[in-house]
Parts: sequence; C-alpha cells; structure tokens
Amino acid sequence: MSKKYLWLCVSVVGLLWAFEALAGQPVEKNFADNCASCHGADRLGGTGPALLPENLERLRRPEAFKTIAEGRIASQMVGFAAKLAKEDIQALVDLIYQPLPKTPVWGADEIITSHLQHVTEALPDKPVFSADPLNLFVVVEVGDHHATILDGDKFEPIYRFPTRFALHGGPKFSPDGRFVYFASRDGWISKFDIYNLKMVAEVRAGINTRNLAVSGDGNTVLVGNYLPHSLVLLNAEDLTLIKVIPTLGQDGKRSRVSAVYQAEPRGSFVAALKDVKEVWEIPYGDKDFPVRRIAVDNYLDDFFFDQSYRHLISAARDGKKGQVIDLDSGKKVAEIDLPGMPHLGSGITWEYQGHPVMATPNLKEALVSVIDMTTWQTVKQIKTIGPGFFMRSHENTPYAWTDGFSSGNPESRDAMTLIDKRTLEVAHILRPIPGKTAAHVEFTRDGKYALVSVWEMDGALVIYDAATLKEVKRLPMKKPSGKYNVYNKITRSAGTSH
Ligand code: DHE
Repeated sequence: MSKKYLWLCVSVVGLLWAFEALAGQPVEKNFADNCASCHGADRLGGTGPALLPENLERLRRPEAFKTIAEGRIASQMVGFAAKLAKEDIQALVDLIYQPLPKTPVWGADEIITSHLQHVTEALPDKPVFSADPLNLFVVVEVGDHHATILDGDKFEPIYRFPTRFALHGGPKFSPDGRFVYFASRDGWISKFDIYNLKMVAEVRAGINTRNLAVSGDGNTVLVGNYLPHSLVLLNAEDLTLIKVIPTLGQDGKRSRVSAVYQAEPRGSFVAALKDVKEVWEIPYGDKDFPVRRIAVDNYLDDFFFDQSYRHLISAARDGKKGQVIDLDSGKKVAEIDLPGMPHLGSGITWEYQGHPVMATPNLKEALVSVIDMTTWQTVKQIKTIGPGFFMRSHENTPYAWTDGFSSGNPESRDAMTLIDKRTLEVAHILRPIPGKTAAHVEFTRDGKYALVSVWEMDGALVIYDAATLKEVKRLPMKKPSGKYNVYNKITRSAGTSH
C-alpha cells in the first residue's frame, strides 16, 4: 500500500470517528453501555423494570426524558444528564417506546419448563440447629445476592446462601415459619427450607415480577407480574403451576400488577392493578380461584390493610390522596391525606389515645403521616430528618423507627428517626455509621432489640438494645436490605410489614 493511500485511509477513518463523536454514539450502544445492566440487554427488565411500551403506558415521554436525565427518586435509577447529550437521551426515550420485534411470551409452557426441583425426598421436620426457629431472621443482602439465616438470640449467622439476582419485596413465610419464599425482580420464585437449610424448588413465574404472597393455609403462592400482565398461582408445596390468570380489566384492558398480599382473616389473596382501576380479591379456599373485581376511583400503586384486614388503604404514586376501601362492601369509605408519595408497603399501626392509628413514611417529603383509622383524619405529620422508605415498630417498644433512605442528602441518609408512639414527637436520632446509608429496621420476636441495615457494599447489620438505644453488636454484610423476623411475620405483628 502506498504512503499516500494509507494517509487517505487514516484521514477517512479519523473523519468518520470525529463525525460519530459529534453526532453522539448510536442509541443501541448507549443503551448497552448505560441501561442494559439494570434493564436487560433485551429491555425485558432486571433490577430495573422492563422498558417496553406496554410497561410505560402511564409514563409520558417528557417524564421518561426527565427520569433518564435526572434519575428516579427512591429507586436505583441514577441520572445521565452529565454523561449523555440531550439528543442521546431523546434517542433512548424513542427507543424504549418502540415495541420489541417480537412480544415476549411467558405463559404456562415457559413456567412449567423453568421449574427446578432441588429436593425430592421428604426432609426432617426438625431444625438442624439449636436456635429458636421462631426468633430467626432472614436477612437479604442485595450487594452480592445472598441471604443469611441469623440466630435472633445470639445474633450469629447460622447459614449464608446465594439467592437469585435482585430479590425485591419481603420474602414470605409458610404459616409455621419453616419455609421462606423469595421473589426476584426477573421472575424467579424460590422456596427455601429453613429447618434443613436447603433450597427446595424454584420456578420462573414471569419476566418482570412485583412480589409474591403465601396463602394463610400455606397451600398456595400467588405471584404478581409487571410482565407479562398476569397473576400466577403455584402450589406452595413444590412451586408447580396451578394456573395463570391474565390481568385484564372489566373492559379487556391489560394491566401490570402493583402488588399482591394474602388476607388470612378473609381467606383470600388481594391484588392491586396498576393500569386498570380495579382491586381483585381471590379466595384461596376455592380451587377455581374466582376473581372478585372491586372498582376503585384511582390506580393503586401500593397498599396495606388494617389489622382486621377489612379495610385496604391505598396510595397512587402520582396522587396526594389515598383511598380507603371497605373490602366487605367493595366501596370507598374515605379519602386520606397522603402527601409526598407514601410507601404504604412500609405502613405500620398502633394504638394512640385509645384509637388505632396508621403511620407511613413518604418517599418525597421528610415527614411521617399519622392517620386515625376510625375517622381517617390526619392526626399529625411528623417532621423527620429526611424522606424515609421503611418504617417499623413492635408491640413491646414505645418507638417507631424510620430511616432517611429516600433523601438525596448524605447528611440525612445515615440517620434513623425514632418517634415516640405515645406523644407523636421525635424522641431520638441515631446514626449507626455516620456518613453511611442507614435503612430498614426489624425487631426481635420480643421487641427487645432492633436490627438496622447499613446499606453499603461494605455495610453491616447494626443491632441496638431497643430500650437503652446502645449498640450491642455489628455484623459485616454486603448491602443488607430487608431483614425479616419469623415470629413477627407469621403472627402479623402490627409493627411490621405483612
Ligand atoms: Fe420496594 C417492598 C414497591 C423500589 C426495597 N417495594 C416493596 C413492596 C412494594 C414495593 C409494593 C411490598 C411488596 C412485598 O413486600 O411483598 N419498591 C417498590 C416500588 O414501586 C419502587 C419505589 C420502584 C421499583 O423499583 O419498583 C421500589 N424497593 C425499591 C428499591 O429501590 C429498594 C430500596 C431496593 C431494591 O431492592 O430494589 C426496595 N422494597 C424493598 C424492600 C422491600 C420492598 C427491602 C421489603 C420491605 C419489608 O420490610 O417488607
């Protein structure tokens, strides 16, 4: 090759390179470099939701642009404005509203084929360890996708095992506390035998899953999906498929599922739909699992129940008002003041001056709303150190603990606010490790100790005496997220999530 020709080639490549740099990278490469690790190379979701037009129906394009540029509050989504040009962000917005060449299918056949039976023989009905099986904690470590079974008396790990990628939502227990069921964001449901420290079975129930519920009789698992738009019923024994229920509104419109819970006193599962104004109640004692549709005024994003499970209290992420639905009559009985995007999955209840009250942190505002559950009026909005995500208490402790996890400010993300349930005043501020994000509390079975997560890769579980507020132990952990006490969960303590 002559020198002249070589020079020409180099110049052309250089020009092309410069042109591409000016014009920005191709959108596919930007997606692969910045989005795929959380949302999946195929846009089907992973730690982040699936980015498909059917999942983005309620997100307008300018909002999607803002989310990519600035990130999303109370999620793992970071902003890309400093890294990507406006045109590149717009190209990403256009890309995620394009339908996939082929609609992904995850129906009965795919679910059945994915099933894995790890244990086939009957295992002993007695724990292989001496710790109190009702005072164990299941601690989920999202940093390296593991879970730890922790002795809740000695605060010593009994067993640590790998989980599926990106677990989300609270794991749910069988009624006797022997088995725990996990859901991962990408649809894997796992059943773990705590007594024998063995994974029993797994199945992939969806492509993008919200959460799961275990029926009060321990026989059935219900999974709620974002993608496909479905509820999936599984046998709790071995996670084999019972049936898939497509989530179609009365008018035939398809919907994602916001969340599913079991309502043991009613013998039913309750599911909220995200894109259709309906709540579904499904009695789990009826082998046909018929759906009772309850029409509601607004979409339900997040909800919880009063302790009797007669009332469902719900919030819409974009609304300022919550709805209270009487599940017996199927009617809305009240509207409640819930500013600042409450995270009702973290709602708790207690008795205040002879009345049951509920309290919830708000993801966008540094306040906890306390609401009288007989009049549904706001009793107080308590200022906290930063907007919180999780909240917890226990029947045997005077304080409700909440974090500042949703705060963008490092000076409030490391703090726990303790509210006196008798006075509704802030009683204490604790900083488990100054400068490190503190989150999510759970109490021991007797309420004497509180376990707080330090949500960092080199994080920890910090254990406090709940009366003296002195630290009693610190266990190193990899981004510990939630921790779940067997007894508090199976007895549906008013101070914890159900
Ligand atoms: Fe969660 C529970 C919804 C983001 C960690 N979260 C729940 C529940 C719902 C919910 C409906 C109750 C289900 C259950 O426990 O069965 N979460 C949402 C969202 O809509 C939101 C804001 C956006 C999204 O990404 O889906 C969201 N959640 C997060 C996070 O970014 C967190 C902090 C980290 C993560 O794992 O993704 C997170 N959510 C959790 C945890 C629980 C949870 C640890 C269980 C709390 C409990 O104590 O029960």
